[in-house]
Amino acid sequence: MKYKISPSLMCMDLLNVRPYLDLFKEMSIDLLHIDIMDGHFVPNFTLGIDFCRAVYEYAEIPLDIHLMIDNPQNFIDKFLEFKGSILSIHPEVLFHALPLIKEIVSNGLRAGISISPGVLPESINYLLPYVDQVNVMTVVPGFAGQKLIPEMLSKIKAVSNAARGMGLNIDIEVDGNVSWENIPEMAAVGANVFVAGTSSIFQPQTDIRDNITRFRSILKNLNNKSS
Ligand code: S6P
Ligand code: MG
Repeated sequence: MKYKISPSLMCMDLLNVRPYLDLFKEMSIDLLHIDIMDGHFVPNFTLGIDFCRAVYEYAEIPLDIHLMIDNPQNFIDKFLEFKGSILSIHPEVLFHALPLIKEIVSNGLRAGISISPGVLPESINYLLPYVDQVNVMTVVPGFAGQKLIPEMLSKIKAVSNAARGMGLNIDIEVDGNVSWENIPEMAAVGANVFVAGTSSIFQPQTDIRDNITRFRSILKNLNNKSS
């Protein structure tokens, strides 16, 4: 299984962005998770388009943009410049997500959907053939530092089984409280892309390089066990 780590950039020390990006480049990090919030769909504001552009140009690592916004159809064009990146929308805010997904793909990005804890997994089955990644939120969207909602593990499994049942090889990303303890459980139910925040690589008072190494060794052990 190809496992990927996607550091959640809202958890960085924002006064020290460049050294983090240098480290991510040096350590060949797969993706950079950027949460975009609107103060409406979620009660918070985080990072924005200028930040995405600066990071994209400097780091040369595909972005993993998570749009936690209402009316994504009004803003999607602003993100289409980040070619090769993943752009995820929440289908629960739209009457029909497919046109937006197709627009993302036709502009040279990879399309993702992200689902809040209250969204039933079956409700996205019809979208699976059109997307590259499903982000299953294991916390309520809006803030870092929350606890895993345990019921979300069976949802990851349902999405992963549905994708496999359709013969699709899409990435299943897990977002929220991806901790050292939770990684194996999340992987066991089908997650292969891990949003790494304050529960792992950005744990306060710890060394980020050591944490990335620790993360990778957990993933490597999972692969060894499965082979
Ligand atoms: C939450 C956001 C997430 C967080 C991530 C932080 O609304 O979508 O991407 O940044 O969950 O990680 P942690 O380990 O603090 O939960
Ligand atoms: Mg996120």
